[in-house]
Amino acid sequence: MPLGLVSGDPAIAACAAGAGLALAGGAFAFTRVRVTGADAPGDGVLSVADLLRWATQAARDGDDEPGELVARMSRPRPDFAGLVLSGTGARPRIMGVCNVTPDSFSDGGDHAATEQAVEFAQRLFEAGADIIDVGGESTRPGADPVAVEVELERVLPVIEELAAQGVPVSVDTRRAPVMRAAIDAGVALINDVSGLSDDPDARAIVAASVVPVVLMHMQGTPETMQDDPTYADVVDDVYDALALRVAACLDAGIAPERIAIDPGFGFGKTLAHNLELLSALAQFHGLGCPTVVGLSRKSFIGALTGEEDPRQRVAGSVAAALKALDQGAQIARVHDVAETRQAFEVWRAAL
Ligand code: HH2
Repeated sequence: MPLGLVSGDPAIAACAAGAGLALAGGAFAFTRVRVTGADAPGDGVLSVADLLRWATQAARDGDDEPGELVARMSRPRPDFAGLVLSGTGARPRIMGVCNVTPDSFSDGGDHAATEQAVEFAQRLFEAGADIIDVGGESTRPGADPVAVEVELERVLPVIEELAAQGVPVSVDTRRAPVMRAAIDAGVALINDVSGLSDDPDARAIVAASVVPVVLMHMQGTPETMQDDPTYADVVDDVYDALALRVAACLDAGIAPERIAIDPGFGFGKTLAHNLELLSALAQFHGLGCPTVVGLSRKSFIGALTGEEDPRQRVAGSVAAALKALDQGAQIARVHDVAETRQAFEVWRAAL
């Protein structure tokens, strides 16, 4: 777990002095780490110099993993879905949510018809979204799955129209036939809340394309996920589960630079789980992938603030997204694009 995050001149100075390492090649550097597990030296909290010494010694002893973990944690992220995430031109990226559904938890029915959805997506793009995430199935807690044909009827005309207009689009789906049709229609990204695990054909379809993918973590299924989510340690368990999903995708032939991860806020998580994940988000850079977060309007914001109407959770959503940026998250999936873009610009200027 990276600790002691600094940005700006202190980050540059720490890296130059060997006292800090870049976090995911971004604007932050970490100056200490907490190492857990049986092999952890001392009390587990190490300076960067001690971390590098420990990794070098482990490599001499035949264990390359500590050194590889440090490299994954620190190295710049390549462009993802056409978005620059590290170096010159990098900035926090916004994925605007366009649900073509009658029943999504926060915007269900608002733009369920093709024409409405396309217009809405265009507005999000003009408001500063880098990519539009088009979904045709609600995955809110308790939601019933929809038939593939229905999902296709909802999302495909919207994707085709947006792609024809040159708007970068991702498709939010768990279904291989929807992925295949969306890839043919020109999506720039597949976003799967099951981490390419629900549909046995999904990994092969993504592998056969050049399209990148977001692997989100979910415990259980939308029907049952909030019944009694349980973890030994939510941060380590979600991290390990995502590491398995990344490994499965690499095995299927999906190149590492085509994979991003998302801890899946609200998907089989209690309020305490969501808060723990948000405050330990920097740990997820150890997976070596861009980090995506979907915090927008979620019920944990309602639980914290008493705001029952998801549409009124804009300020809480922006606050949560900024907390994620403070730990190097690269992409935020949000409903309120204009408000988020404004907050991100101020945040970036102040770094
Ligand atoms: N959350 C939702 C849907 N897709 N994808 C990623 N990568 N991360 C998320 O947190 C995430 C997601 C749920 O939000 P929404 O689409 O607004 O609601 P619904 O599932 O009810 O359509």
